[in-house]
Amino acid sequence: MSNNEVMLPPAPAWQALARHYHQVKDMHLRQLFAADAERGERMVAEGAGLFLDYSKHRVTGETIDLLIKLAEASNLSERRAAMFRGDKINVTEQRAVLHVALRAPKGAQIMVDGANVVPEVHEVLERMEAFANRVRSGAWTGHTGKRIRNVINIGIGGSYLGPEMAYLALREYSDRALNFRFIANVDGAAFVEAVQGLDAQETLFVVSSKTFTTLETMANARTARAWLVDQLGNEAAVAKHFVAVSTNANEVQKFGIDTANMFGFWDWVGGRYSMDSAIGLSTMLAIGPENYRALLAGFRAMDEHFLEAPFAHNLPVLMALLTVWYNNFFGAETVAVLPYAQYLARFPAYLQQLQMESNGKSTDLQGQRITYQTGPVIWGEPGTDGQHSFYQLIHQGTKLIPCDFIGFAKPFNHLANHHDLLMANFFAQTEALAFGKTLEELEREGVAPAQRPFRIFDGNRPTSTILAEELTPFTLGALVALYEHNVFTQGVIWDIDSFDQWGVELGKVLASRIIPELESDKEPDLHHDSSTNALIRRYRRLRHAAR
Ligand code: G6Q
Repeated sequence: MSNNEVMLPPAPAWQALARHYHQVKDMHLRQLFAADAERGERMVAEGAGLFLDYSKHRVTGETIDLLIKLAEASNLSERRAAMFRGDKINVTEQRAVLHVALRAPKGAQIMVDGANVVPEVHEVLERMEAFANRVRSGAWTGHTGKRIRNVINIGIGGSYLGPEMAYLALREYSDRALNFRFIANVDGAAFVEAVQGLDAQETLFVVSSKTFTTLETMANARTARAWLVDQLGNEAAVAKHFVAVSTNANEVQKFGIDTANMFGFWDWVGGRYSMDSAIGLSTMLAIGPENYRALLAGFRAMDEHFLEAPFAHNLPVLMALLTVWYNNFFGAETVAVLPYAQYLARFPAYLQQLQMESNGKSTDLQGQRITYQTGPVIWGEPGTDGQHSFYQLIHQGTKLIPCDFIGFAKPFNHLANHHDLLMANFFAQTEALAFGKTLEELEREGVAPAQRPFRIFDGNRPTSTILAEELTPFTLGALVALYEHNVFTQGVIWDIDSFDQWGVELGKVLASRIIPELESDKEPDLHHDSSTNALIRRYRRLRHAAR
C-alpha cells in the first residue's frame, strides 16, 4: 500500500499533518496496541446512543490532535454555526442548508430570509400525521371505497433512496398489512414489477419530487396515472389514489393532484438531505407517526451532539477527520460501509448518494480548481454476505480500504443463535483486518512452508466500529445524521460546496436533447461525436428491427 504522493493544500495545519504522516505511516496497529494497553478503551466516543471505537485506525494521539487542529483551522465551528442558523452556505445555488430545521423542536427559531421556518415544518408534519393516520386506520379509502393496502413511492435520487432505505431498515416497525414498493428507474421494468399483482382499487401512489419536473419521476407518474385510470375506468379516481410531496405546487396542480393532498417542503432542503422532510411520507405511512417522531428525535439527538461535543469526542467530526487522513495522506480512494444488519441492506446505497453527490467536487468555494483529493468512493454491502465476496481484497489486496463496521447488540428476531453468529463475525473481521496473521503465527500453526506466503495477512487495515444497542427509529435517525454531519465536516475541510450537484444537472440536459433523436420516425441529423452518433444509429436499427 503506497501513498500516491497526493497534493495537499499549503496551509500550515495540512503541512504539519504531512510531516506527521511521514513519521507514522509505517506504524503497525500491532505495535500501537502493544504499546498502549488502554488504547481500545480510550479511543472511543459516544453520542446519541451510538458508540464509536476508532482505536483500530492508524493514528496516534498526536494524529488526532493534528487532525483537530486542521478542523479548527478550517473554521469548522463557525461553518457549523452558519449552517444551523440558516446562512446561505450552499453558495453556488444561494440557498440555506437547513435539514436540521426538519427535526427542530416546536418552539425553536431558525430564520430564513427573515421568517422562522420551524412553525411551517411542524404544520407539514401534523398534516402528514393526520393523513398517515387516515390511511393506516382505513378512514382514507380508494375511489371504490376499498381501504388502501399498497403504497407506491414514485421518486428518484434523494426522493427515493432515503425512503426505501428507511422502509427496509424499519420493517419490524411497519404495519405489515400495508405493502410498500418503490419506483425510481425510468426503465419501464421498474413500474411493471412494482404494480405486479396489485389491485388498483387498493393502491396509493405517493409522487415524491422536489421539483416535480424530473424526467424519470414524471414519466413514471404519468404511467401510474394511466394504469390507474385504465384499471378503474374513471379519471376522477386520481384524487383518491395520488398524493404529492413537492416544493412545486404549480406543477403538482398541472399534473392533476389536488394541492390539498400535497405535502410541501422548501428549497433549503437538499434532495439527499430530505428523508426526514415530507419526502418521508412513505416512511411515516409504514411505521406510523409515533415511530416517525422517534426517528426525528434520533436525528435531533445527533444534531445536538454534533453542535455540543468537543471535536475530540464528536462522532461526526472524528469520522470525517479519519476519512480525510486516509484520503489525503495515505491516498485511499474508497471507504467501505459494512452494516451487520440485514435491515440496513440499502444503507450503503443511501450513503453513496449522500456522500458522493455532496463531496464529489473539484472546485473550491472561491471557484478555484482543486489540486488535492476530495470525496472518496463509498461502497458496501451488509455483512456477512460481503465476507464471502469482496472482503478478500480488503484483507489481502494491494489497496487500502478504510471500513465502517456497523452493528447492534440486540436482534429483532430471536432465531436460535443467529445474532451471536452474526456479531462474532463482526468482531472477528475488524480484529483480523487490524492484526492480520504473521509468518511466525503460520509457522506455529504448522502451515506448510509453501503455503505460508499466500496465507500471510499483513493486517494494519483500518476500521471504525459503530455499535448501538438496537436498530430502532431513534437509532436510524442518529445514524443518518451522523453521516450527514460527517459529510458536512469533510466538505468544510476540503473547502467545497457539499450541497450543490451540477454533475446531476448536466446529465438531465444532455438526455433531453437525445430523446427526439431516438423517437423521430425519420433518420435524425446527428451532431454528436462519432462514437455517440454511431451508437444512436445502431440503437435505432436494433430497436426497430423486426423480432
Ligand atoms: C439530491 C439531488 C437529486 C434529486 C433527484 C430528484 O440531492 O438533487 O438526487 O433528489 O434528482 O429530484 P426531484 O426530487 O426534484 O425529483
